[in-house]
Amino acid sequence: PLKDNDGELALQETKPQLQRPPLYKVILLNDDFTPMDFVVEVLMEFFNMSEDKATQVMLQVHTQGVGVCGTYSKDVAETKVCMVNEYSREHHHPLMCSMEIA
Ligand code: NFA
Repeated sequence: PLKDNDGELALQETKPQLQRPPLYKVILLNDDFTPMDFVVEVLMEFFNMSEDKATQVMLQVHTQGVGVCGTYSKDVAETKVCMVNEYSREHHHPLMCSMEIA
């Protein structure tokens, strides 16, 4: 903000900053039981990844413990987390999907 000659904030000269909505990373967590093929299938179906990309992300999660599936608005991230966790439970796998501020 610019100061004018008596030190007051020159409010009329400050551009209004349009706030960008916060983004969220959707993440997958490793576990010892979910089959690798199932994780690859989830990444392809819910995050529109190619088989090669999905395999890379699955191996990142498997070796590092966590990996990023994508970055989304809060609403979209929440929906993806719920859909993936419901799908995993339906298939009796413990795979965990979560989200964090980007
Ligand atoms: N660690 C799992 C296994 O060895 C594979 C896995 C990868 C699970 C990524 C969860 C996420 N079968």
